[in-house]
Amino acid sequence: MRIGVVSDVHGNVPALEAALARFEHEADVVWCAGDIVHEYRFSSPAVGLLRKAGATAVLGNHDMVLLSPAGVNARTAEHVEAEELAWLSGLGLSHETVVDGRRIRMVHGSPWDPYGDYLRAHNPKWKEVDGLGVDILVVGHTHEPMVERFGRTLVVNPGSLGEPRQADRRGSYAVLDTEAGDAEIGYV
Ligand SMILES: [Mn+2]
Repeated sequence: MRIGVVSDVHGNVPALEAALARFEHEADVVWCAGDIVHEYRFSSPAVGLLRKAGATAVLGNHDMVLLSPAGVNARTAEHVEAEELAWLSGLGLSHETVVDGRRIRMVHGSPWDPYGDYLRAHNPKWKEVDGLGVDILVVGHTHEPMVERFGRTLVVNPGSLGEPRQADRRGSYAVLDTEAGDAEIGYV
């Protein structure tokens, strides 16, 4: 199966639309590793696009701010579609499944407590990733695309659609091929 992975959309609807258009040809299902919204700015269109795409998603730190007591004004604003807010509220912090015999976990930030660390490619923490007992770990949060194998674990970070921080500043996504056990980064 080909999993089209996006993350850190931060309400960027045109970039999300472009990635989803690619996935119509490049992927079988859609996953999102969190930060669909941007702090107190709920985006019904961004959430709606993912919901209608049947996406499997986890919450990011920005989504959690919006869903927290501090986000009450943002949640009750006029432009907020109840259906989209309910979908976002129903997401968990972690998703784990087995596809084509490979165990895959998706979280937004770090798989380790306190879960908010920014784990870029050179972080020594990745030496411990085999201890998670998964074959593939999908993360977001750093806004930097990364496909790296640490030990026997493949780590896939699609980068950010809404606020890219790598040198060329294009929004990025990943396509994870679960049969091959590999992933490629694409740009919109
Ligand atoms: Mn983010």
